[in-house]
Amino acid sequence: MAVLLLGIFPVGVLRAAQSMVALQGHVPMQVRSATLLGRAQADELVQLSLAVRLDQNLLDQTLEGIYGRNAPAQKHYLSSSEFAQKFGLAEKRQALKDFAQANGLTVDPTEDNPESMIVKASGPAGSVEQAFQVQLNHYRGPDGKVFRAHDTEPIIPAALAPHLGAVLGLSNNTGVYHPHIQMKSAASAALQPSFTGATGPGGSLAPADVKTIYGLSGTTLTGAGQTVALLELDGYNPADITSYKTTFGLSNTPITFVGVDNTANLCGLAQNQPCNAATLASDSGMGEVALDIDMALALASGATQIMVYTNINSNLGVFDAYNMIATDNIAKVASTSWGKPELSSASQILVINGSPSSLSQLENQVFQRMATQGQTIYAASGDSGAYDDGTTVSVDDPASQPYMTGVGGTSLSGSVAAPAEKAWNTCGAVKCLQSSGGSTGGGVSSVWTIPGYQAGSSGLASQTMRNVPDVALNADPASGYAVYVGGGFWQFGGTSAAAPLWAAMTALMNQERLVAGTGYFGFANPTLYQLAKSTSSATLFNDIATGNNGFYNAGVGYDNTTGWGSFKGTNLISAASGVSSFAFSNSLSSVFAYPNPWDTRKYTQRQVTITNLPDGASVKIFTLSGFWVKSLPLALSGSTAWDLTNDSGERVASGLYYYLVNISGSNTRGVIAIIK
Ligand SMILES: [Ca+2]
Repeated sequence: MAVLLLGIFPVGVLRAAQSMVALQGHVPMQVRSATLLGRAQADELVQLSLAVRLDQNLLDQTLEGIYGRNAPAQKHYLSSSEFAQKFGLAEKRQALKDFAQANGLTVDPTEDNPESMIVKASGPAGSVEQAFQVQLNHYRGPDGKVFRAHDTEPIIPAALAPHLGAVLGLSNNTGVYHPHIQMKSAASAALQPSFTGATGPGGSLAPADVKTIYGLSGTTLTGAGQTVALLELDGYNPADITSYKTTFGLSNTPITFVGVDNTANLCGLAQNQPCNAATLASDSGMGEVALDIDMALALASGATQIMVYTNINSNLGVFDAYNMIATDNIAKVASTSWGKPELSSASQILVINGSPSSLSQLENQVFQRMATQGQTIYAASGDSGAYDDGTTVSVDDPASQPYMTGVGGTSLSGSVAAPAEKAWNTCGAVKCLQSSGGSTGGGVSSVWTIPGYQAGSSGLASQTMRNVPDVALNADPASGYAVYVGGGFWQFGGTSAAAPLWAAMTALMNQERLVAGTGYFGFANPTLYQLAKSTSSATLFNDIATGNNGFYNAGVGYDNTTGWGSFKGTNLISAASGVSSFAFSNSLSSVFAYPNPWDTRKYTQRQVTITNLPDGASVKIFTLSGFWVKSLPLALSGSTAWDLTNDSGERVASGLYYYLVNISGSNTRGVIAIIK
């Protein structure tokens, strides 16, 4: 067939006839500050992850059907295979495989999972360059590390664009993500914390102390029947974990190492060292992994298993791991304490011309998939306060993702029995570099517009962009947690501790919800925000009202340092377990006005209600010819009303008007008829 075509058209004409598009946002920013060493050898082996692009409209509709205002009370989550079928993964994966093979790349049959959003392919640099119309070079970064990258965006056939969202692995720079961990000291040094009554080594927090502080000491829930997933970019020593369990008398919950992309359980910056004390001295990532596992065990010590999804520290590594957590769909609760500034210099660009780049959209889609499958995921919001990138007011990815629950940090004082809590900040007014102290990450996303569950809440620093974090928990190393790593106990803090503790608490909640018949908790934010805004909020959350993160201040209610605050364990679990569904909506697809037409002969109340609105939506009334008549109050509880007057309070004349609804950059309109 191809020969026949070539017989008809000269090759050049055929190529030109095929419409091509660029995949935006793939060039690593690091290329700008790196030294070009030369072109990659044509036979250099390149490992790629070709990531499926999901139909965003179908995703929105599906999420609306599960979490939306008109969704059934009992959520119907999709299984992984239902998701694969609904989103046509077979067809999309085949399109990616065909493209790879047509360009001389080899599809890896050992990772050919039909429910995965990734096709693994590899081949020589020369073929990869031709497939994506890039030149692969070697660079030396400012940190001395040599890596492969490209300095122009990959170009693909337009016909492939609906199926291929991104190609990961063209660039192989590592160390992209940072652990949000604060190592205080070896606990054996008996460093006295500013906080008393803790029973762990050296005055650190033991699991029982965490339960006492956060209202879980009365519960018999242990996470039985639940699986917690942790995303990790470093290794751990199983003997360290056993020592933690033994010291605190925790049941022997299995820790399952999952080597994504055949990654081994090794430690160190290059992930090729044994996980021992010598490696820990230069590798805080090893501390991160032990911290995450220990914190999950601290509250969910009776879980079925803790799955430690581990990969190399690169964009490809992280995305493959998220994808595997979603594809496996075994863990209904997940946590990541690895992040990077939204505008990271070591990473690809997350926002281009005001829109999320292909890479950030890809992350968003995998988190949206988790939401459709009833998986809850938490991310640490960072330990650098308001200055996540160290220089500008910025926030951390993935905590700033709209389908992620971002977890900030607090600082405890007083005692275990009578704790006081404020926003964590040991950097004071200066920009917080992790070496000089730490502070809760929080602020406003420069990538994502405000999600429906957040719009209209008071206390937000922005009513147009995503606010971070959503919730918080103790993260101050001075009131830190006992963690066993490298053959001894340490006292750790960081938002890294806060995220897995929220995940473990959610495993308890899921255990309770399954008994209550309300199903898995799923995407947490819609419910957490509804509960936090309810009249019983004070019994469910410890509102943090003092402290700051170097730019934003804590305050009553939501704030951009600690979100809605820390949990009051058993109260929040029972409140969230009794509810079948809390609605949120980003969609404007069901908006309508009633009564319409409004007729003076039929209705005594001069009012037209516009309903099925996302909370926080703005509605304006115009004449048909486009003259502004009035702005209506922001939508609350799904509706807003027009009293049939103009902005000066005068009654409007008979005729046709239109309403314009706007939220998060989306809008819709409709016509209202007034008959007098
Ligand atoms: Ca607050």
